[in-house]
Amino acid sequence: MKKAFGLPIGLGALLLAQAAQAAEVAGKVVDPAKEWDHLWHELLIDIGIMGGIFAVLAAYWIYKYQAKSPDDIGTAPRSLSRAQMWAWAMVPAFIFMADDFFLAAKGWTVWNIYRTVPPNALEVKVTASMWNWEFEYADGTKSTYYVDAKEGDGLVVPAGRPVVLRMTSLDVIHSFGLVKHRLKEDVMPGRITYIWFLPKEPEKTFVTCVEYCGTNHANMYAPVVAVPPAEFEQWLKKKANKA
Ligand SMILES: [Cu+2]
Repeated sequence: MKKAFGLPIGLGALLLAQAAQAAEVAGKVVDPAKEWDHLWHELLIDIGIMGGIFAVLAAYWIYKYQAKSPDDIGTAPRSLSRAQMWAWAMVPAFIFMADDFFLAAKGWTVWNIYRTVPPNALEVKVTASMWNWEFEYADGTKSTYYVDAKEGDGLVVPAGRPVVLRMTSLDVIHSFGLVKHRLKEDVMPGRITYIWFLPKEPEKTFVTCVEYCGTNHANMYAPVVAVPPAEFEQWLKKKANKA
């Protein structure tokens, strides 16, 4: 009796556990910054290995085939069969192409992650102008940072939730650069561009303009502050009441 029930219960528990795990994976937002770092490291490793192999081979051949005496004229070139010729051309080409396609596919995946905004993302409007960043929340509350006076909160966001920025410019082309989150997206007049990021934990970092936009370009920055969600709600309420 026990045995007969044991199997279905065990299977049921396993299925439930798997369903829960799948939901967790499905519900978990990938961090684009982490994916980008992963791709970058892979690229460095690949280039490093290939570069290393070629450097060692080149050094070896330079040493092996160097002139032994000033009047050394070397031997006649050895001719290859047609099959050998094709093999020497195609095998290395295929190895490199396979790696290129592999990296391109990964790059495409990371690009899609950057372009696909998670459904629960916090929407913030960003307006760039010479030389200021202004952030507007869904309820109309605005926040900015005055560089000269070193006043204002800048972009405040809740930690642990994805943030999508809908951006435009009032004058020239600026670019939203957030190194911590591996972001760079142009901000243009007459157009709305978007980018999203995931502030995983409370932190303070900075957005800087990364497209030269005039005399004060270097001073076009603002703090980006991720705070615990409850603190964010409080901040937004306080800010809304003040306005
Ligand atoms: Cu700018």
